[in-house]
Amino acid sequence: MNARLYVIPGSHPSVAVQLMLEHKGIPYKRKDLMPVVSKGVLRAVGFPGITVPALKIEDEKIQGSRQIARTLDRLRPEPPLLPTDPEQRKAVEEAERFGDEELQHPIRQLLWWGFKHDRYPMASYSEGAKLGVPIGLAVKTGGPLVALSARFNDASDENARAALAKLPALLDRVDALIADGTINGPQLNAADFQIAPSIGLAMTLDDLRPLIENRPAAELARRLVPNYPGKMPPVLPAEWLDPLAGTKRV
Ligand SMILES: N[C@@H](CCC(=O)N[C@@H](CS)C(=O)NCC(=O)O)C(=O)O
Repeated sequence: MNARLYVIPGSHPSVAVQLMLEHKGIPYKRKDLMPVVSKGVLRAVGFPGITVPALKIEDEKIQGSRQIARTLDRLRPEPPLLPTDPEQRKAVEEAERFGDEELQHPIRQLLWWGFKHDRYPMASYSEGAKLGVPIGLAVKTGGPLVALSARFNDASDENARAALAKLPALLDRVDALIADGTINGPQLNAADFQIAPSIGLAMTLDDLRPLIENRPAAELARRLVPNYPGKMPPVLPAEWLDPLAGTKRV
């Protein structure tokens, strides 16, 4: 099978699709793109949308981590990403939807808010990536690119603060999905691959890790993405973080 995956280094849905391809045993070539520049490249190679993950497989071009999961199950049914039992499938699809539509974006907004205030940690998220330019130079000259990406992701102060306030409830939901066996079971599924990278990415932020590390959600991330690249030193304002202190699990 001929597969090429377009990613932005550090992108959590891109990591999700990498995990799915590995789970299926489908070899693939990875093309690393810089944020913003990625949009033009994806259009130039014929994708209809402007976001990663974008997968060219056989003669199909698919974007969106959930759409890609379904395409992979169609092209290579075993091992399945979605269970065949209707009840289980419904639960996994709902967990996957939650991961995509509710969990991904607040974490993305917090990351871009962080880069807006200190872009030098960006280099650590590109460890091992082949961007075609030295990463140090890309980061040094990357102010306008960070500003554009932060705007594209609506990472304003107001939205980042709201994203942070939502985090404990989102983590509770992940813990509940683990407790009821929808995810982190013996057989990994599309929801595991969707959710674990978001938790893994959140844990690269020094400000967020203490809120996560003692939760079952962290065990899922450590199982699936033990070496998530990147490290963001503390950057979020104390007055945003203080109200969350009581939500830490000890
Ligand atoms: N929910 C979509 C998210 C796609 C998305 O927003 N991807 C981001 C990277 S995580 C992107 O391509 N951003 C473009 C940019 O930052 O320039 C999915 O799961 O595929």
